[in-house]
Amino acid sequence: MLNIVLFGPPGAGKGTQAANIIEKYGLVHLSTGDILRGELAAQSKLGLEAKKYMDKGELVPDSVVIGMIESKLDHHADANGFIFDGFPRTTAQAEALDDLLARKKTAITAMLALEVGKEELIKRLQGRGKISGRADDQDIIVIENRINVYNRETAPVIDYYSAQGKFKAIAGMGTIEAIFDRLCLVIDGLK
Ligand code: B4P
Repeated sequence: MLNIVLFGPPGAGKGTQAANIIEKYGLVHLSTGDILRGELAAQSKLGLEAKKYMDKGELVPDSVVIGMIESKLDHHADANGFIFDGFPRTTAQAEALDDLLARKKTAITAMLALEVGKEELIKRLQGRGKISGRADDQDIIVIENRINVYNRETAPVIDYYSAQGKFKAIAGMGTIEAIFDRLCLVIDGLK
């Protein structure tokens, strides 16, 4: 199985590149951001609870997102592999993911981390905010907070995968196509 963690700060291109990767490699895409927004659109209890955190640019509690991923893994028991997009976002989530995959006799193959400068992240998120209607892309204070939360709570996940020899940095500046080519080079080397 090919199990990839697609990693990076908000606006790094995770969702954008995950869409291309699943098409080429036939992996199942699990985006915690998309799942949470789906719950919100359905006005579920979980979605309404998550909204309180997302609108401020804070992380949704670990127990909520870990439970969501567990049920999605069970739902796709026959998958060739997974691309985890926006998850894990804390070291506790990374540990829980390792446990869940070990129970299914598999493991993370690699973490591909998209590296993009702060100015470009803000430009992309504000650009998406004009068309997406996403509350968390509308306000510069919330965007700045998401980047700060990333630096404080999510960036340490790099150390977790580095210690396992699974961390691979990918330059995330440039055109979507050029970045996709860089990702494919690394993925092809994993197989
Ligand atoms: P996510 O949905 O994961 O949101 P994101 O990090 O902003 O998106 P992404 O990085 O995928 O966007 P992309 O660059 O592709 O999370 C939203 C919120 O949900 C979090 O703040 C948190 O509250 C909650 N959450 C999610 N997962 C969680 C977890 N595991 N634990 C706790 N809370 C969690 O796209 C951005 C824009 O850039 C797009 O407009 C795109 O077109 C553009 N773009 C992409 N690549 C480009 C390029 N190369 N050049 C120019 N523009 C580009």
